[in-house]
Amino acid sequence: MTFKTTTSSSGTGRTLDCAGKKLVLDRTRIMGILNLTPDSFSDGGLWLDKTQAIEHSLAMQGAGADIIDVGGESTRPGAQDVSVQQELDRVIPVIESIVSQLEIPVSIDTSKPEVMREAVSAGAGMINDVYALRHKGALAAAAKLSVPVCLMHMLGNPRVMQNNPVYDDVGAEVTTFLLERARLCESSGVSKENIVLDPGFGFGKTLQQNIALFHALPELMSNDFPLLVGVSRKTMIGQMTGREIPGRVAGSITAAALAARMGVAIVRVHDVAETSDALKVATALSQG
Ligand code: YH5
Repeated sequence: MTFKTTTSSSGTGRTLDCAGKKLVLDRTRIMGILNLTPDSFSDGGLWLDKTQAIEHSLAMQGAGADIIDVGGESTRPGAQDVSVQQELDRVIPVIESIVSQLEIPVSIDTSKPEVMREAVSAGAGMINDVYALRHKGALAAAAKLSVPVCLMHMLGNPRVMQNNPVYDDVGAEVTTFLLERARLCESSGVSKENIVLDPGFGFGKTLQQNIALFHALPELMSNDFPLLVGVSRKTMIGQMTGREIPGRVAGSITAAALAARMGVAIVRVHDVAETSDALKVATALSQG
């Protein structure tokens, strides 16, 4: 027996054109994380070696990833700044080799305009910026590169963000911030069709604020932009389950499946095979 795996409720029914490779948002799509930071505390910089990084990206594609997110800049609380050259050295050789081997698009997780430019020239088809293009020159770089951009909300910066974050209404404030950034992007030459929004789970939010933000996803989605959500292995999953990073897979998948059920366009995850199964089952059981 086969099940239909499509649902009209995910994203906006839009298609992102990622430098020629299409990401069709007809159902919740899976972004597999390829972390190239030595101090990444979610998977310990396992993919620092170029050959292993390539193998892991191919494995994620085989396991059901729809896009691979390559990052060379750690954004964990208290993380060290990385120089432009260091970040380029980490990500560019890997992007160059995976782009030609993968059928699916690659996104670059960076806030630096120089890295955005080099990564897109190396074949990356999307920009994922946790600073929502607030760094000097980032907005102009993204507009010129004409690839989709993910604008994420973060309160403060990684050094201070978990230092007593305060909101009056976290859902409303995150929504207002993202819509303002989206409007600024549009007026700076980024096409509306290329804008994806992300509430930034864990980026300057307490557990209670993360939960309130999850409840606010429908409000955020009502603005007609596709949503990307990243909760995989994060502290909030640890707080809910009492587990350290290696034990957070089931919790992460549960959150991803619920986000998918609410209609988010893209989930950013470490555990692609498990998330892919969860979304297939959730979709099959949600259909009448
Ligand atoms: C995101 O949500 N997150 S990097 C701490 C962890 C595990 C994972 C304590 N880049 C996002 O993944 N880009 C990151 O364990 C992102 N949305 C978008 N668009 C942080 C991360 C992580 C942090």
